[in-house]
Amino acid sequence: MQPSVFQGDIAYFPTIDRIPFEGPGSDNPLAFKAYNPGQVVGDKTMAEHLRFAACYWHTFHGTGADPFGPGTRAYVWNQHADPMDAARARLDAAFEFFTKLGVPFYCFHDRDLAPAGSSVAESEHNLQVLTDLAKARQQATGMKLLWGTANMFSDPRYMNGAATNPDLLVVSHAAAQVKAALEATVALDGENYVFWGGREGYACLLNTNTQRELEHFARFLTMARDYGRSIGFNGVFLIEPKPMEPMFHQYDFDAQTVIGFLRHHDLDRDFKLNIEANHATLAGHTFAHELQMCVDAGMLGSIDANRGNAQNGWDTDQFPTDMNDCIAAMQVVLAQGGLGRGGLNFDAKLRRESTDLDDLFIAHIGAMDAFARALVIADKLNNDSVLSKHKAARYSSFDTALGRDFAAGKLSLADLRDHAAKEGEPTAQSGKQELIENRVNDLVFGG
Ligand code: XLS
Ligand code: CA
Ligand code: CA
Repeated sequence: MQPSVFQGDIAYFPTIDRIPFEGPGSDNPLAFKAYNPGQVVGDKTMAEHLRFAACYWHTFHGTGADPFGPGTRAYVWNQHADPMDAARARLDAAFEFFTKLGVPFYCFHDRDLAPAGSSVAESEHNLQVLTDLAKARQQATGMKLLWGTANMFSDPRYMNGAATNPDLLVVSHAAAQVKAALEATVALDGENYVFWGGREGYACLLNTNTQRELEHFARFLTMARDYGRSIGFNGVFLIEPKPMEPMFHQYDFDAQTVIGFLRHHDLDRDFKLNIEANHATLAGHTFAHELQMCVDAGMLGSIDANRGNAQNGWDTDQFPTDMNDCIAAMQVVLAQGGLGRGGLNFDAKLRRESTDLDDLFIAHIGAMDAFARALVIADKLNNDSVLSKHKAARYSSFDTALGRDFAAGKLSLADLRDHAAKEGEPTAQSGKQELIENRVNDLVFGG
């Protein structure tokens, strides 16, 4: 079901109505060309497949500031002397934006929703007040929370990390934030709870006990898991890998690192992964590779849909419009049967130079259209017998009796040696990469 358009007391986007679907012929920048929520692709509607979410931080706090200068945008909802007044105004603007855009989910950090107070108790109180208001807005609009998280990287106290901080008091402040953010997530029926590593990592091995920090990290996640379950959180805990930035070395480097860590610490039944496209490229991987590693481990939880810039090495968090990336991602998602309780969250920000209010809408519309197109194309590619035939054929020697015995652990190294000695040199099997890539282009762009 699409949420109804919520109108607060003030309209923050007065010139924009509910974004309509106008189809491929439209040249209206404030209309969808491809995302038609009720359109069925395969076994589900587009809305069911894609489960789009808008993020609170970049969208409603993003000023365009960069290390060389202050912001280029000053959103009116943030212009209040009292940070709690700003938080209430931001909530109004957020729900107006979500419902006019037609995005069914949203995500937040505790500090996006409510400002920190001057004590643990005041911070908890602020979050509680905003959680109650958000709950009422969710009920009025049908909006849902894809995930909540805690910002444990902005406050200077976290300069040496949060759960992996060398000071127990800092770890305890992190615990206070996660406890309150979990309570907010449960109150808002969140489908997932995310841990992004933030500053969990280190800059210098000479002053860091990595073994101790990693053990503390696992202990902290276990405590969070146990607390979450004790207060009725039945959603999925997610870890979002990122290899660097802000820290030089980050512990949650990439999908395979995180999967190994979770399995080692017996957390893999409660935790899955939230894969961000830009973090994949920072790790030297493709977006699709990271997704595939999660799928293979049965641990793909959710996606932060954005893109980096191929020419530089930092986290640009651009809106996803590169179709090849989106298609490859959706092929992996469809092949595993969908995102389950996850979704596609646009962890993406406007360029510093994009200063109009409607740029927020235009950016999200383009990204939603990109994934809607990618969904349709990925479904076509995954159902193409030419493409699937090659992958299956490459592994056919493992479908023989001997191959099955190998996979079942019934053969020894000496048995394989005898097989090699008896059969002699293998016949070269072409990987057919060019044929397959050409076929993809024919299917995507062919007349
Ligand atoms: C930062 C991360 C962050 C997480 C949520 O690079 O992408 O925004 O998604 O803490
Ligand atoms: Ca992210
Ligand atoms: Ca990012």
